[in-house]
Amino acid sequence: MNDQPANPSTSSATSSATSSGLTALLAHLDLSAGQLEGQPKFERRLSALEDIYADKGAFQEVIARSDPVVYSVSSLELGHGAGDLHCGLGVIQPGRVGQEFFMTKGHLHQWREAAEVYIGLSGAGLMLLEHEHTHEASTLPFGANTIVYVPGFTAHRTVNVGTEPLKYIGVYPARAGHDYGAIRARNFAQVVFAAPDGYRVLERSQLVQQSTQR
Ligand code: PAN
Ligand code: ZN
Repeated sequence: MNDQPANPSTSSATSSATSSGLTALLAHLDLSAGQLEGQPKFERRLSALEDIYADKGAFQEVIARSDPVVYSVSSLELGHGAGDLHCGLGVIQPGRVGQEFFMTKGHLHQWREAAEVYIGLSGAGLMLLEHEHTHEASTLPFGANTIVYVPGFTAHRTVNVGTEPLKYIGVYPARAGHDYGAIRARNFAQVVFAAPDGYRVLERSQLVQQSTQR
């Protein structure tokens, strides 16, 4: 059995969480503000998300009117050692660009083995998952009272298909890192569109065929 860390060079790193004392390990969730109290928060506006939307015309229409905050993440990053964990409180606003919903950029972890646990707190959404090597793609319901386990080597994107903010916590290895570039060029294979009864999931390849047949 191999129970050694994958990268021995980081195995002797000291956890800053434990070295700063156990009293510093408590954080309060301010769910209405979408903030882990006292922790940094970043906001992603629509203008930073042009690549992810299929309908470029619809994107231009929305952006001409305003540049709304699509989502925010407030992060708790206490330790940076090989065994440490980080977590982030994500809040995706309800909204659409044409028939597509507000959603995250989506990424693979830089350290590809790194898995993540997503815990849904409120709202109604979906998790798009796509394995980097097998290209297996899956869209799972995700929101209040659900947990999605994102395995390593799996690109993940979160979509708000509801009418209220989708709030969740993601917990991941401190050394996971974010790799946005690998998925940016091809985008996710599955696309979520609004439908009269909620949403429908299409293959992006179908979408391209439909638009070239018109
Ligand atoms: C999450 C994401 C968060 C925002 O904390 O970072 O949902 O999505 P993007 O990073 O794709 O913009 C996470 O998966 N961390 O690893
Ligand atoms: Zn992640």
